[in-house]
Amino acid sequence: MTNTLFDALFARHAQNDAPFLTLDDGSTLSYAGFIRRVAQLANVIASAGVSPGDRIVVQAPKLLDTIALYGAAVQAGAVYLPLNTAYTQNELTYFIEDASPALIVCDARSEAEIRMIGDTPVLTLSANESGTLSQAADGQSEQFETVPRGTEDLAALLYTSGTTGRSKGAMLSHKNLLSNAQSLTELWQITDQDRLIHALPIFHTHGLFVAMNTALLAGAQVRFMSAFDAGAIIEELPRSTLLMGVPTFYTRLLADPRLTKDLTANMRLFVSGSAPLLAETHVAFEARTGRRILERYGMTETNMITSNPYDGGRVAGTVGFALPGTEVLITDNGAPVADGEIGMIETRGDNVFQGYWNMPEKTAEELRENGFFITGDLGVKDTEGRVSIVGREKDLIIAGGYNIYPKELEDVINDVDGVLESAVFGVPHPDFGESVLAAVVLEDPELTVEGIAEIVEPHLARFKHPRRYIVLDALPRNTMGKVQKNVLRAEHV
Ligand code: MCA
Ligand code: AMP
Repeated sequence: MTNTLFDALFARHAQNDAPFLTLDDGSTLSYAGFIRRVAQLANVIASAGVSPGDRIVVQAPKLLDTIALYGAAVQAGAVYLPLNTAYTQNELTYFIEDASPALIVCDARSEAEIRMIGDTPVLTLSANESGTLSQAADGQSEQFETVPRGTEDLAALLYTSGTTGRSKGAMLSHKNLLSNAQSLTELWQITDQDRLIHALPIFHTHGLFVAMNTALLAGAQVRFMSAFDAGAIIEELPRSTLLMGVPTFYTRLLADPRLTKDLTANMRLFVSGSAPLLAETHVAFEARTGRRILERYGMTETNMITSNPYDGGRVAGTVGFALPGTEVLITDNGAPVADGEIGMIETRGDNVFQGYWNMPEKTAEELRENGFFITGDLGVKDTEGRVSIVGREKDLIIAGGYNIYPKELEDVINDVDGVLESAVFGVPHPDFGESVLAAVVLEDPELTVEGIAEIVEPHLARFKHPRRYIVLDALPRNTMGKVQKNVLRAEHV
């Protein structure tokens, strides 16, 4: 019996004594040791009553056991559902109620809050591998009978915020994840000779799938950093070959004078994604290191869609070509436009998800019957097939690689007594690419922006908080009555 993703990424390493994860304390775990830990955790999950197809919610720090838990969920046939550690109780309530998991794993510090949300069993996973999950795993067998799973079975459920304000759970199958890992590993020529600097969070596609799945597939070594730290990356560069990051990683590395050609001489590849990489960052990075950052483009729903080439021209400001096995169309109302014309980016292939959890209408709106997914990103393709993203039709702010949907914030701000209406928009930010501003129109002139912030902010993860509130007499609107966020952006940069 087979388990598509487990066999390809994990089981193959059962006898592999090569080093896998090197942690912040300098300790290194072999691949075989990792697979034994995965089995111990799979035993814990199964004893906790998790059955094949059940969701496991994980909101935990970036630890060895957190990434091993991903493997354990796959081995036990469960659906892994990681959540941003910044989410508040209010945000968690929605995810937990929507996904109805069979088990929640969280930091002991949030255990009490999470237990208040419902009666799902909870295990804890906290710093230094402490907590009830790790303790329970320590006493378990290092063997676990892998639960059979096929290509179409779900392996993960990743929530992505929606333009309507409600987050949508993207259902990702074993085939979705494996096919993308295979394409990227081949295209970027990742092998067991590579050493990846992993400084991304592991609750999103970029850090969990793009980085970890390719490393696992190739048998590469991973320097697993518990958090982003430019200084620590600088120290690791001479003994590493690969870095994957959001554009903020690269602007922060550029700010360190130690970043030079010599320092990066051993590095084979720098990958950027999740947000637009400014052409000036690309150029400045090449000038300093002699290396051209490889930019690629993807989404939670589709995994990676395009990539600049490994060999050949990596062009600043473009996201490259459709990955092998992945189709990309630029369309106007569903009909392909001519090369060179701007339109909606649509994509089809084994990379494209299975639909939104419990949201058949949303799925039907964004995933066409012919298999093409409507990304909401606007792009243009040149005659060679090279794609550039020129904007977004969806109202979305990307700060430091995190997506923030204005509608979600506007709903919370509009609920404040004394606020008539609001418009949340993004403005350029030197570190995060974009940052969040909120324009508010007041009903109650006594209300202050501090008063609004005090009510709004406990509901929302810190990275979503508006960095500034602006009080206006009225929001600028076009003749159709639509709020003109471009006008707000131009006036409040
Ligand atoms: C931290 N803060 C942020 C962000 N990160 N605010 C807005 N946007 C952010 N991304 C807040 C903190 O709460 C803090 O608030 C203040 O900013 C300064 O924090 P700092 O210590 O500078 O931040 P950091 O901890 O160094 O984090 C910056 C970071 C991090 C390393 C860029 O945001 C990060 O790891 N981003 C990667 C996100 C990612 O993996 N995205 C992939 C999504 P205060 O001090 O005021 O309390 S997957 C995806 O998009 C698709 C599929 C794809 O194509 O990959
Ligand atoms: P998420 O919803 O978190 O999966 O974020 C996906 C979105 O991030 C895409 O729809 C794009 O708008 C954006 N994105 C990802 N990679 C890039 C990139 N290289 N350049 C510009 N935008 C990107």
